[in-house]
Order: sequence, then C-alpha cells, then structure tokens
Amino acid sequence: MLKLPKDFVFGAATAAYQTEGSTTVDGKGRVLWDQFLEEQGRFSADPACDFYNQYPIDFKNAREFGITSLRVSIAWSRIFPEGYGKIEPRGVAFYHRMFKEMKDNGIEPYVTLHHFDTPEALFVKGDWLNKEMIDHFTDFATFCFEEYKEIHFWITINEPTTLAKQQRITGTFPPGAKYQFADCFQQQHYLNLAHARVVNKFREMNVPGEIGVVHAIQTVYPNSEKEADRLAAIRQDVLENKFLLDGTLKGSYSPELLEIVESIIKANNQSMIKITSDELAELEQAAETVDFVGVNYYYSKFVESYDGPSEFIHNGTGTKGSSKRKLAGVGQEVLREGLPTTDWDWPIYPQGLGDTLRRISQDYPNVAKIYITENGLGKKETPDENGEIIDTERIEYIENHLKEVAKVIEEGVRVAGYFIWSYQDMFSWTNGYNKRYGLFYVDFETQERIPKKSAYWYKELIENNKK
Ligand code: BGP
Repeated sequence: MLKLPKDFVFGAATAAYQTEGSTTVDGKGRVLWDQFLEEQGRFSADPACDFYNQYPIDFKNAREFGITSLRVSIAWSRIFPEGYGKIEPRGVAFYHRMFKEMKDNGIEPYVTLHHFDTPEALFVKGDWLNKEMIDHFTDFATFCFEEYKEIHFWITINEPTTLAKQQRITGTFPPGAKYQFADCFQQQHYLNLAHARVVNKFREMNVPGEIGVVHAIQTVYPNSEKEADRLAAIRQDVLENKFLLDGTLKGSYSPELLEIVESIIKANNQSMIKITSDELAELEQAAETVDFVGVNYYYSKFVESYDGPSEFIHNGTGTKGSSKRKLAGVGQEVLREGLPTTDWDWPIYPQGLGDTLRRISQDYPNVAKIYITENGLGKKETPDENGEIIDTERIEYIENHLKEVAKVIEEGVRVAGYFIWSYQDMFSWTNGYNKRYGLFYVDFETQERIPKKSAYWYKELIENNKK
C-alpha cells in the first residue's frame, strides 16, 4: 500500500481559461488565445466545463471525494480587462465568491496568477517579450495580494518553459512563431524576472502567506552513452529546464550556462539575449526567499544529437507517432525502445519524476519544499454501457508516479504535496476536448459530472493515508 507522510497534501489542479468558459461574460477582456483559436477554427474555450457557473458542484464533489486542496487560477483579464487600468468589479467579486465556496467546502486554494492567459491588449504589445508586461503583471499581482486576503498559497507563473518554447519555437501557442531561439531565451529571462519582481513585492508587502513558481520539467536523458548525445541532452535541458530553474531558484546564470545558451542561439544565426546586472540583482533577491517550487511532470525526453534544420510537428490529435521534434543547435527527441507512450507521443517514465525531484533537492537546497503541481494522463474517453469510466491506465499512471514520490521522500527530498492534473475534464490548449485528464468526466453538452474510477481510487488513497 502506498504510504506518504501524514501531512502530505493530496490535491488536484485546474486553470481558469481551461475550465471557466464564459469568456465574454461580466466584462471579461479578451486574451491571446481568443483570436488564435478563432482563426484555427478547431475548438474554443467556451463553454469548456463551465466552471464559472458549475464551481459549487465541483467543490461539493471535491469535498465528497476527500480532496481538500485545489489549484485554481485567477484570469487576469476578468480583473483588468485591458491588462491594466480599469478594474472590472464583477470579475473581482467572482473570485471572492469562488474562494468562499472553496473554503466553505473545506478546500484550500492554491492560486496561480498567470496560467497562459495574457490579456489580448498586452499580447499585441509583445507579451512577455515586452518588459512593460512585467510592470503590469506586478501591478495585477499586487492588486490580488491586497484584495484576496483569504488566500495563503500563491503561484506566480505556470510553466514559463511551455510559454516561451511553445510561443517562440514550436509555434503551438499564440502568436505561433517558430524556431526563434533568441526570443525564447529572452522571454525565459523576462519570465524569471517577472516571477522575481512579484516575489520581491510580496515580501515588501509582508503578505502573510507563501509564494512559489510552477515549472514544467521534462526530465532529459541522452539516448545513448555517445558523447554527442550527452551534449545534445545538456543543450535540451538548458533550453527547457535549467535556464528557468537557475533563474528562479538560484537567482543567477553561470558563465557555463550562458555559454550553452549562446551556442544554441548562434547555431540558429540569431543574436544573443540581453541581461542587465540590475535584473540579476532582482533574481537573486527573490531566489533567497522563495517558499516553494511546483513541478509539473508528465514525461521524460530521450535525446540524440542532430545536425539538420529544425523540424517540429506537434501531435495535437492523439494520432500515435505523428510528432517530430528536431531542433537545430539542440538535438532531436526520439522514442526509447520499450517505453510506453500516450496517444500524444509522451513517453511514460515515472522514474523521470524521481530524478527531477532529486535534482531540485540537490541543486537548489535553499528551496524549502516541492509540490508536484501537475501530473496525470491524457486519454480519449467515453462512458461505458453502464455509464462508468473505468480508467485503470490513469490509476496505474498516478500510482506509479506517487511511488516515485514516496521513494524520494524516504531519501530525504522534501515533497509536500501532489496535485493531479486534472480535477475535472476540461479544455486542452492545443488538443481541444478529446484529451481528457479529469478525475471527473464532464459531458461538455450537458455539463454533467461523472466520477471516474480514478476519483474513487484517489478517495480511498487519501483516506488510507490518514490512518
Ligand atoms: C500543462 C499545463 C496545463 C495542461 C497540462 C496538460 O502544460 O499547465 O494547463 O494543459 O499541461 O497539457 P495538454 O493539455 O497539452 O495535454
């Protein structure tokens, strides 16, 4: 039987744009996704799982299933429809209502301030590549700290790596730019800086709570013992993980790290990024006080050296084997023989979570605790003839990852909690609605919720762990 510490937090995760729907309701401003998705014409985030209206049902379900912590995010453009300036009182009131409902159901909110939903008015001005964005984000965060006194746990930014890479290199997030390595690293630096500035503000204001950042970590391994593959894996890790981990948790970039950054940028005939000493001072100050880091882990990457041009094809349909991931100046991802993959070509490798947790603990000893802020399995699902969803594969996936967590805790790594992605089925940014992760199945036509087998399994796990 899986045993975790008595005070271990068992939660589940959500994000505003993926759940709320009601994207044009109560004065909400547009975000970067609205036009991008309209132009693609494949799917929209309305009504998603209608969390804007269904949240009382979702929280009641959570209470019944023993889930006492949920990750939610505040949609910036519900509060500041233009990103700054005019405040929308209906948006402000919505989150007070929502947080109250959570508390009334005995649920602790873990609140993300930026989960991929930059207001459109700021997106068109350059988004995270425009330094002005950092000031506006800090003002939005400051407003939230003053307004939502009921919140204890704050997360600055969700997955800076995903934002920077998918907005600038893979073209899968708006604006859909491809292979802009310099922009990707510049944006990573500005995301590190935005996180730091908000943490420093939080301290200056003496907010009585905790604050951290959430990183997506895909653990990178060389696919062979060959030196060229080892170097490719180092570059891939710098591009996706290390630059952000060091920037937010160490508060500095070593000369060796910057050399690798420069070599990737130069290999793509682009100009090196700009970093000032004042900016570095901000990073350093924040890294000294950060309370926790969240790790979102889904899969690991196995990398080989590659000398050709970039070629990235995203599998956004769940057609196994349809993706290609080769990046000039970095390396190519390959599927390791014998490892299972999801329909979206994500290799399932629980050890990768253990290795990442050990790495964070060793390399960033100043970080007091780690939460797994997302982990889960995306699947195509429909209820069976009895109206049930028997998601055995998901249970296995979660259990195997939690076993890794239990193992590293035994070794002394301070992991404080685990949030399943996702709490209920919802909208997926680049995949729409056929990639389901929820503990609760959602019929997107009727908005009916059905607990999956995994929800019952999780409930039992939580109860057993309390004994
Ligand atoms: C993370 C995001 C989530 C969520 C999840 C699953 O990157 O923080 O918002 O979407 O991944 O990803 P996907 O929906 O692409 O399968």
